[in-house]
Amino acid sequence: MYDLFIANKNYSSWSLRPWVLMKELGIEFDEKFMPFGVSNESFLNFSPSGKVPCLVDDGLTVWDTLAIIEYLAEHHEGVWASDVKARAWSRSAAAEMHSGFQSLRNEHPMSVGLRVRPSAISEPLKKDISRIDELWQQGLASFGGPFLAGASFTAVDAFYCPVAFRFQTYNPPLSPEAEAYKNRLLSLPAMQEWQNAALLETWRDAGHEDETRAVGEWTADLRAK
Ligand SMILES: N[C@@H](CCC(=O)N[C@@H](CS)C(=O)NCC(=O)O)C(=O)O
Repeated sequence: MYDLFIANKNYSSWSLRPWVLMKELGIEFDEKFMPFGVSNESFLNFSPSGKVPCLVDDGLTVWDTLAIIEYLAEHHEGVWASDVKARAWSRSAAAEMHSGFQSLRNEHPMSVGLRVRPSAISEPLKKDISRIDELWQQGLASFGGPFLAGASFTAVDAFYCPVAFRFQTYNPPLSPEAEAYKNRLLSLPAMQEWQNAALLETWRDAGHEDETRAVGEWTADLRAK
């Protein structure tokens, strides 16, 4: 059985990626939940990078989202699309997410339970949002949907699941295709499970809270008090 170390479901966008993939693919794991600033155990006690997510398989530690997903792909069917073109496109789009979209990360931090009206949207952020919209439209049109690489939910969709939560929180205008895909991701059983757990969390991490306060007016905070 795998152990998957993750942090707060409200904030931890990186934790969501392998978690939602494993849930949607039916890959069993024990969730090791390490909330920011609450657990006395340093992330360094289980993760060589001091970051989550981190996967442990029978004493073997695999850290960093991309490495975890490739490790799972070596052991399970369906992590990436079976079609070679869809798989190459998926790995490119996942790599672009893994190493890019810095403005989206910085200016629209994930906070699942919040709804925020941004006071401004910078040009680099507009560019990130428009590139994601373009990528989503391209995947859906090229491989037939309803997921980015075709009929099944695969790793490339998991890479963009945190974006769906960010778009739910900050509600930027999207193309009709991207809006529908966002809603498709948000209604997946695993995404609903993650969101419900995030809303029940009562931990508040000052750094993350300050980041979202800086974005604009909070129009709703759906989290448990
Ligand atoms: N490139 C890493 C990024 C992981 C990451 O930044 N995780 C955050 C949580 S979402 C973390 O562990 N932060 C704790 C820290 O930096 O001390 C990955 O893909 O796994």
